[in-house]
Amino acid sequence: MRMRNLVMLGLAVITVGACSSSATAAPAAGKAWNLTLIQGVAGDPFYVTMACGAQAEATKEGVKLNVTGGNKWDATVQKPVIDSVTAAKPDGVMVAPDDSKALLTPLKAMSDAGIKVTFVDTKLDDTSFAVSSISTDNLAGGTLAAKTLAQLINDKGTVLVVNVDPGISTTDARVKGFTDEMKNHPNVKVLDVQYTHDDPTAATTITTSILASNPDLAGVFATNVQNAEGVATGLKQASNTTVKTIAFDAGPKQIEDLNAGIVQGLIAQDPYGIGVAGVQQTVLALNHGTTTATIQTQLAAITKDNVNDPSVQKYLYKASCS
Ligand code: T6T
Repeated sequence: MRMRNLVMLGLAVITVGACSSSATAAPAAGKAWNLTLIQGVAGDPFYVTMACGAQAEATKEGVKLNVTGGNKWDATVQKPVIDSVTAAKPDGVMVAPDDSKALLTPLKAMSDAGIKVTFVDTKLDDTSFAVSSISTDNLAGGTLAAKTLAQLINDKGTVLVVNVDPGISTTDARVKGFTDEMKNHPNVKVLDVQYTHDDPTAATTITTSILASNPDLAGVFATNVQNAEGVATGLKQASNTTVKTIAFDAGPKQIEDLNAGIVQGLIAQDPYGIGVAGVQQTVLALNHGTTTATIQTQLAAITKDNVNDPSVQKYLYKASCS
C-alpha cells in the first residue's frame, strides 16, 4: 500500500491544527528587550529549528535572544538551567518544560521575579501565570498517527508505542490521541507503552526485545525524534521489512529513514513557527499588548511520496540555521 493513501484518510491534507495567531500579531514598538529561549533539550533538531525561528523573529523585532538548554531530557537537569536564567533576569523567557508538574516551582519563581514566561512546545499543567502556550495539536497528531498506522497494517495486528517519559504535555497528548483512536480498531492490539527517557539507544533495545517476544509485531508509533531514530535502528539491525512505523517529527535522520523505506510516515511539526510565535507573544506582553493564551501551530503528514513537495519543506527540521 502506498502512503499516498494517507491523503485518502481525509486527515492528512498536509496540515492539521488551528492556525496560529502569529501571522496577525503586529510587533509593537518597544524596547530592545532581553529574551531567553530554554529548550527542552539542547541539540535536538526540533529545538534547533525552534531557535532558528525565534532568532529570526528577535532580529526582526530588534530584541536580544539567548538560547540555552540542558544536555538531557530530564527535569532535574533543566531545573538549574531555569534557576540560572531567572538569576540573570532577562525580560522574557520562552521555555519548553521537561515535566508538566516538577518544574512548577522554579518557573513560578521566574514569573514572580517579574519575567514574562511563555510556554513553547511543552507546558506545565498550571498555565495560569504564562503569557501564552504555543504548541502543535499533539492530540490530533496522535489520532492521525493511529489512523495512518491502522490503515498501513490493514486494521489488524499488534502495535508498539515507544514514548519518552510520562508527565510530558506533548508526548502524553500524542499517546492519548493514538490509544483513544485505536479503540475504534478492535483488531489492533496496543502493547503497554514503553519509555526510553529520550534515549535512542533505549528505543533500539526496546524494539529489538519486543520484536523477539512478538514476532508478529505489525506496527510501531514512535512519539518523537529520538524514539523514531532508535526504532529505525532496531528494525534495521533485525533486518525487519514488515513492521510499519509512524513517527512524530521530521529530523534529518528521520527523513533519511523515510526515504530508505524503514519508516512509512512522519507527523511533522512546525518548530520554526513555534519559535516565531514565542518571541511575538513574549514581546507583545512586554509592550503591554494583547496576547493569545493558547496557540496551536500546524502539522504535516510527510511520506516518501510528498517529502520533496515545496508545500512540506517548511516542516522539515534543521540541523543548523544556515
Ligand atoms: O517532539 C519534539 C517535541 O515536540 C517534544 O516535546 C519533545 O521531543 C521533540 O523535541 C523531538 O525530539
